[in-house]
Amino acid sequence: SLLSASLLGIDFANPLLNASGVYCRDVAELDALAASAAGSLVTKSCTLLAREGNPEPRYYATPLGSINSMGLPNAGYQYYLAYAQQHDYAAKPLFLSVAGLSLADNLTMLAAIRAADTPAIVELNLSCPNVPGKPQIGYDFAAMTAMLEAVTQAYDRPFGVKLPPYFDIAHFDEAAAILNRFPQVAFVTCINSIGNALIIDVEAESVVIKPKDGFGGIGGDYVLPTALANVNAFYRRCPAKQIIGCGGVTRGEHIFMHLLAGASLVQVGTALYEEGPGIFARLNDELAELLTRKGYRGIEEVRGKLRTL
Ligand code: RRO
Repeated sequence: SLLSASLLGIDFANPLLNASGVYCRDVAELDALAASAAGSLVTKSCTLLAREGNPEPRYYATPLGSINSMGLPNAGYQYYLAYAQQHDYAAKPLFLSVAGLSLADNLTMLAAIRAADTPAIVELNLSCPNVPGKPQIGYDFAAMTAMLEAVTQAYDRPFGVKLPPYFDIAHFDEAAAILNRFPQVAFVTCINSIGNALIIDVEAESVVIKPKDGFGGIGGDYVLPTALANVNAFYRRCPAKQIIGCGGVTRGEHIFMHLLAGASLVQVGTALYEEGPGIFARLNDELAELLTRKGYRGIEEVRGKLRTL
């Protein structure tokens, strides 16, 4: 039907899901996403052991978006794997986001996930900007290559990677060439937050979050053009992979833009944090109305159809 979507040969009622990290840290939040109008859901990026994360305040919203330095607070991978083992996959697909603090930790988690043999789809987070002393792997092409070499040898199912935003054509070229060496990397999620930005409160003459002297990852309206460029850059360069768009979605027309740029699914972060899971019904309605007004009968008629001048 009109909003039906597909990734890795799996059917989705619609292209929408949460961005990992938002509304997905515990069973209550995950159940609310499962019960929402979202077509699928993804768990909070997990580590081997549970983490408290960075000190609060660690998230702050402005009229144009958000800044966060959560620091990977999560219940540990076994908690999310247990959730994956009881999830109703007939209702909607589930993604498991994995963000080990080392290559060895990722291999340990992926071995356990593989052994559990659930239908959950892995999204390997190569782009957390907020753990002090842990640089984003996606910005270190040698480390990214080594990670994918090891992970693809130890884990034998298709999976995806969550990338940081890139800002240079040479970096799009190099990142895509690395990913294209690994057919098992079946999808690419663009983008994680724009890392290590700074929001300043003029009246207080202060930063707005406590960790890292106020530095954090940006989401929301601020990041939409960067997200669209990254979606389209990887869509053009990785013809054998699918793209999940993430960044700057607050209305149906933003989903349409991500689809035009090449996205197969679209994630919602800051706007979900601000509006709650009811946002998915609104966004689906807005997207359906836009598609109908333009005479489209399905989102596959839109995907990648961006015109150039
Ligand atoms: O937990 C976080 O601070 C966090 C993560 Br793991 C990430 O991938 N992206 C982000 O904006 N925050």
